[in-house]
Amino acid sequence: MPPRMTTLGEFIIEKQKDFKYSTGEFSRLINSIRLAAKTVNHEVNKAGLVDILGQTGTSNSSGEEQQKLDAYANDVFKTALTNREIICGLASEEEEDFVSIANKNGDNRNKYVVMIDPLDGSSNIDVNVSIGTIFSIYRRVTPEGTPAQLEDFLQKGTEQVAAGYILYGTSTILVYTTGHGVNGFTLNPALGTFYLSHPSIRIPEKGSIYSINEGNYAHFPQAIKNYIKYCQEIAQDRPYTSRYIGSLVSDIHRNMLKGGVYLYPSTHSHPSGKLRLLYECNPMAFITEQAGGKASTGTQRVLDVEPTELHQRVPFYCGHTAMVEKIESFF
Ligand code: P6P
Repeated sequence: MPPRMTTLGEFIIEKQKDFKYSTGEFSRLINSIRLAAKTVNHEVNKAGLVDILGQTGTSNSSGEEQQKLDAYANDVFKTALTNREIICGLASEEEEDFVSIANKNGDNRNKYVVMIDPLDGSSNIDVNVSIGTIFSIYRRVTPEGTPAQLEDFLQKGTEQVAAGYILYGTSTILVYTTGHGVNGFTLNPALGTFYLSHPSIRIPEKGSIYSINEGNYAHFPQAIKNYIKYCQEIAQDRPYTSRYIGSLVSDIHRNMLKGGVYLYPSTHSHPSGKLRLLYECNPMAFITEQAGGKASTGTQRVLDVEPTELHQRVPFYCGHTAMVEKIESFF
């Protein structure tokens, strides 16, 4: 008899006490994300076969060329979240401004806002490298029944009620936290069901991987140049292994399972760092801390950063606690 596998739906019901607000609402939130993930996964897996690759000829809020799948994934998640009538607002890497969402009867009684990077690492689509979706969920702070406001989105990362990512890789895995640990669910594509495959993920005691685009070395802060040299020194626990996929979700997921740190410092082209605080750094920081790790801007805990704008960028060092603390010691 094969071992009994817990489905994502069963897990949410089993753990519903962990979600400090209404269990039904959270179930609807995660179920809409689950549906969208399966839809996007289907398109990602056949991207090489149909003319969905390549540029849309448009660009997103950060001026980055939008791949057709970027725009498609954004529409899929926005539609799924809107149709379940569970959120009052959405902010996305693919949308210049946030979107206030009213229910079919025109009211804004929904209590949550979602921030999302619908398809991160999309420059890798054409070369068959893994890509991911990253999401972050907050309670609204403006009065129920009114349209969502910018302040509903400019909340510190510590206020997240849930965060997660979907990695469209050799298999498709959905990883999320509600503040009670991190769990991973792998999709069985034949059944369209996510099964609990990575219960209670914890970053290993020993960290030995560093992930950074060393092509930007010339423009790194001296502290990061010094840290890279530290990683490469021959010592009891070094040299470390360098691994960089160039897809945040893939690099973070591997480092969380194997023990490592991801670094995206300020560079010449991105003086405040490249990664966006609200829908990349904060959700990944929440997940990493819940797995026993740490996430820093080099001088501050990422989750404590007071956001000032929707697409704000920060330098980002995330992963094994001792490795992140070593980076901080160089600043
Ligand atoms: P670079 C992808 O565009 C992304 O946002 C992350 O997924 C990835 O880690 C990073 O940028 C890669 O940036 O400058 O090294 O190509």
